[in-house]
Amino acid sequence: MNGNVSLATFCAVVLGLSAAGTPSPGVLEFENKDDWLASIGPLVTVDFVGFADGTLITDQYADLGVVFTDGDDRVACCDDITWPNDGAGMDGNGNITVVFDTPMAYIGVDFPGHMHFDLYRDGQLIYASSDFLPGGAGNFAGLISSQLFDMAVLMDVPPPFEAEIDDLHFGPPDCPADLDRDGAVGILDLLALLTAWGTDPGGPPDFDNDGTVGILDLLVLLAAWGECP
Ligand SMILES: [Ca+2]
Ligand SMILES: [Ca+2]
Ligand SMILES: [Ca+2]
Ligand SMILES: [Ca+2]
Repeated sequence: MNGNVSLATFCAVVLGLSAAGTPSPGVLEFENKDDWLASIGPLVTVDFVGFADGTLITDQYADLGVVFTDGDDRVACCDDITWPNDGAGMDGNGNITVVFDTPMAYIGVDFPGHMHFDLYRDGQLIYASSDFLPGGAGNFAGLISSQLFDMAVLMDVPPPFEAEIDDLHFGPPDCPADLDRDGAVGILDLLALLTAWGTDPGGPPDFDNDGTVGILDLLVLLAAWGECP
């Protein structure tokens, strides 16, 4: 913010822009894994290596911040499917539902067939992806979402095919104060924070995770002002 701008002027700008609305969330879709990897921050990968064929996977990866809540997702390691990454993957027995400890910005899977994602936040559907087809650039599907999600449902398309994945990748925002993910922390991000003031969004812009958007979160945003690293 320009130091010459008075607080009154600044507040008027904020109120005016608030009336115009905050930016709508956007999701970028990738079929090329290298392009996706080049656009994101650090990742967590669930590879399903180390479990016997047929093992039901529920919370075995809880230490990585994700649980599989369907209760019917089985490791498929050794039989009819060849998993190019590491020899082990998951047969979703239909859909695969993953719930994250903390809101995420990135999700991607290596998969042998069709794939479609529904992303949720606080139980509300926030994005339904395109249908990714097999044979595209490396049988990969990756998303980058400006609105963070805490649950994803992975499904094969069209039904009743079963979702099967080699590896699952996910990650939190690498520049969390860049709420609209335009590559910099700026006025629209500040507006989004002010709009969420006093609420518990369950993630950014409650950067310090104390359950409310307040002055400490504002200071975090201001400290990150400018281009993302
Ligand atoms: Ca794997
Ligand atoms: Ca399932
Ligand atoms: Ca921004
Ligand atoms: Ca806070």
